[in-house]
Amino acid sequence: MASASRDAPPAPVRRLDYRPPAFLVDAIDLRFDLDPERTRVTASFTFRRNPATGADALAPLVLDGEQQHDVGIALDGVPLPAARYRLTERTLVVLDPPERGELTVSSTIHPAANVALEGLYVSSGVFCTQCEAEGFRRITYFPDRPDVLAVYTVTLVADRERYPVLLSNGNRVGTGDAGNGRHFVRWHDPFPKPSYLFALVAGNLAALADSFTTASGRRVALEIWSTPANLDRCDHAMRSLKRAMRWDEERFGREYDLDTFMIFCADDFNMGAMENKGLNIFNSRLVLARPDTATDDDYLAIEGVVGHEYFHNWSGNRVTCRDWFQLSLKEGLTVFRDQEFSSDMNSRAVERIAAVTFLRSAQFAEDAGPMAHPVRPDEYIEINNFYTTTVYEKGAEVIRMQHALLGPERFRDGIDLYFARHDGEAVTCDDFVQALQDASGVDLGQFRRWYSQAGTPIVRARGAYDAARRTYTLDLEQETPPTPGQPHKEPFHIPLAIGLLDAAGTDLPLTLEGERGRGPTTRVLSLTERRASFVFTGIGARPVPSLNRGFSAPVRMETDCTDADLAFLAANDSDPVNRWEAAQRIYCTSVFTAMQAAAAGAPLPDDPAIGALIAGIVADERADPALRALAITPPDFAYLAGLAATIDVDAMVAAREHVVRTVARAARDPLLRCYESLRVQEPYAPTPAQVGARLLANRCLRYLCSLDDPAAIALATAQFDSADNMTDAIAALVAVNHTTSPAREALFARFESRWRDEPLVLDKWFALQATAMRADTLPRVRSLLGHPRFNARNPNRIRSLVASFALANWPAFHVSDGEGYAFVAEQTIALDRVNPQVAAVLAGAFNQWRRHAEPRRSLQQRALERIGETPGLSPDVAEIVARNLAG
Ligand code: 7MF
Ligand code: ZN
Repeated sequence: MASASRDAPPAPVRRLDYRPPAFLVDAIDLRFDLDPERTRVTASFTFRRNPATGADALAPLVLDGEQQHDVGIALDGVPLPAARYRLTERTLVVLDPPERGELTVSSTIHPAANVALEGLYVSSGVFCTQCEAEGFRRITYFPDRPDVLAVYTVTLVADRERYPVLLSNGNRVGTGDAGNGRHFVRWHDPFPKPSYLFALVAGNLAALADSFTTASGRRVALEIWSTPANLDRCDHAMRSLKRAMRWDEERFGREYDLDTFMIFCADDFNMGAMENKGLNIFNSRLVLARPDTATDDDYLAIEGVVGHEYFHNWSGNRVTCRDWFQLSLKEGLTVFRDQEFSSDMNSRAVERIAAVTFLRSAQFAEDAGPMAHPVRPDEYIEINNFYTTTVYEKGAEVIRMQHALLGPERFRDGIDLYFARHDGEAVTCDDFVQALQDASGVDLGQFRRWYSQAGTPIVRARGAYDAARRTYTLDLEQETPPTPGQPHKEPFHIPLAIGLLDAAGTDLPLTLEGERGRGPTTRVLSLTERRASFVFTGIGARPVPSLNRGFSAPVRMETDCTDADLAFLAANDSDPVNRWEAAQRIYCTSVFTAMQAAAAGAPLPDDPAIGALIAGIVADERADPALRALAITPPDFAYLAGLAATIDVDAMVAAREHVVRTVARAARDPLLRCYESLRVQEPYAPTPAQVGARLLANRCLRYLCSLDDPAAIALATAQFDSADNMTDAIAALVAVNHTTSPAREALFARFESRWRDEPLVLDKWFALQATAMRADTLPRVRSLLGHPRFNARNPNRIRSLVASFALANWPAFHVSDGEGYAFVAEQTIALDRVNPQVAAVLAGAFNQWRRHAEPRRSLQQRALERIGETPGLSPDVAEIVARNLAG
């Protein structure tokens, strides 16, 4: 369904071109006559010229609109003559508009044909919407920009039998009969909101209902809506919601503001979830959970995402973005808030390590490729391509650094001022920083570069101990590599948390030269220049430095630490993140040594140090199992590739595999003992203790199975047979997934026959096969495209089978004959005609092509060119390809 608009790709939108809207809209009345084939939408809204735009006093009234038919338009109740307006492919322009008036626009849309899942569409027979960022313009003509905030009244009219439940934002203010077997429900949302927060849901649904009493004593009705068969899987999401509501009151003083809070779970959804005011819409995979269908990771993700969307009610909805360049204003802040929530609900160290792992694998790679952009981008062609890990995860790091610089109390004062000052407004990242600065008195002037400069800074550290003066001098240097459009970088304000350990592993008090008394044992240094030295006094012997504790700044550290220092830190650092980091660095060293041998065609060395390290961690029964599990997890390919000058996939895959097997051989007995001692006996619950025990046991099982040892495979089979929960069942499949054992085929077949009618469970089965590091993976994936339960229009199916192959299976995607690339190019092109947003994610699999060694570099370039030559490409995919091939 290539439309005319696809052949003329839109020009880039630039941040500095922002102009306030010429007209404001105070209120809008929307009526939907719902029908899958032809839905009639009537919008009446009151507009008035924006007093804040002097220069644009003669500007016409411009409304955005796409893919609508039979458009009718009236001004103040009178049909508008054709000479008074212009209807183009993307806009409706009212010429010579009055200073104020009421405009009524009617149009017809076709929800059942909407396979892009943007705007109003049908999912499993249920109408639902996705408007962020620019989907509302596919529903009606309107100024579809986040700085136009209006009060919405919505009337939904539909067949009573097929669509008994009719939901929209705000409070239900009326219901009744509409004749011809139809009924209506009217909703009113008293809080002015931008169009991207509009939502409607209509279908045959059931609700899990509960309630929450706010700190000020108001009772809020809570409802999770799903198809009736899924009601028994909604209670974890409901518990998570109540925890999130309480937490936001306690930690941020933020109370919920409407009488009802609803969640709808959709089977077909492009993203994870959406924070529409009072009516969040979720991808069903992030709501539905039962012990036998969802893993520990699913449970934790659901809690985090329910929190994330709920927290947007303040950070995003009450205070929203002026324009889409400010996206991180709401997303970075809300990710920071959901990370803090998960840290308070579970283990802070585990959450932090998970966040750091993801940031370094995904965001550091983005920063090193053609899509590198600042947290506040300067230009885009398709905004949907900028819901990135830079905007989200690096954005959250930027908030976290300000938290570190201000301290928790002043940070809270700053957030309070931000919400008080800007409630009901659409603002910028600068407005946010200004509120923190005004409330705290801390100068954040230089800090603002984190919003404007792309790239991952490198911080080099050198330590020197002076026994005579009893001082330790830390020399720090920062450098940020060039990124597209930004060849030269100014220094950042980097908050670097550090500690110094004495020979017994004890933290030393940190007193800087010129200070009196004893300092604290962890302190945050502000590195603001390209180079700076910090001199610590009263140090009795050469200390071991623990740098960037808690990963206080999103930088790459280069230190002069010896292997002995790292082993010491892995065993002794009081900061759990740096204990983990030290073990990871030892792991990386081992892999890189093997990689050099592999690249030179030499035999791969067996490193005794890594085996001893892992054996020691596994056997240390006093330490937290979850942290031990993370410490023994091998670094992933994306992270390893980021450390390499050029990526040699063959050497990297061989080296990592070799080190994993070295560990499995050297630590076999402790791994087995650990596995056997950790079996959870109690009934399943996703508690931190159980989750940690399962995680460590299952990591051990994976090592044991990496040697293709029949005894280990038998352990996995036994675990699969006896598992009463999805975590252990999936872990057994993961453990045998890369092996050539016949037991693998048997287990996968049994899993399929047990779960073939549960799409979300079968997704795990698709994803495991797509990520198998086996020679036959690509033909398997191709044949699974024809599996009766695969559906090439459902984003979850595509993600589990095609995207996980492209983005998470390095050996198979990068197979040296280029077949993996050809497959992903072909899938991207096919999917682009259906769902450009998800197609653009697939195209992103090639983002690192320039960093690869030949022949993969040219083969990927060729695949990108092939995609780029396709006629009628969406702007989404076209932008990814263009950025990759530029320069
Ligand atoms: C947790 O940000 C972290 C990130 C946009 C859609 C959800 O609330 C959202 C929406 C995308 C990518 C990631 C997330 C979301 C979206 C997300 C969800 C949960 N405003 Br695209
Ligand atoms: Zn969000």
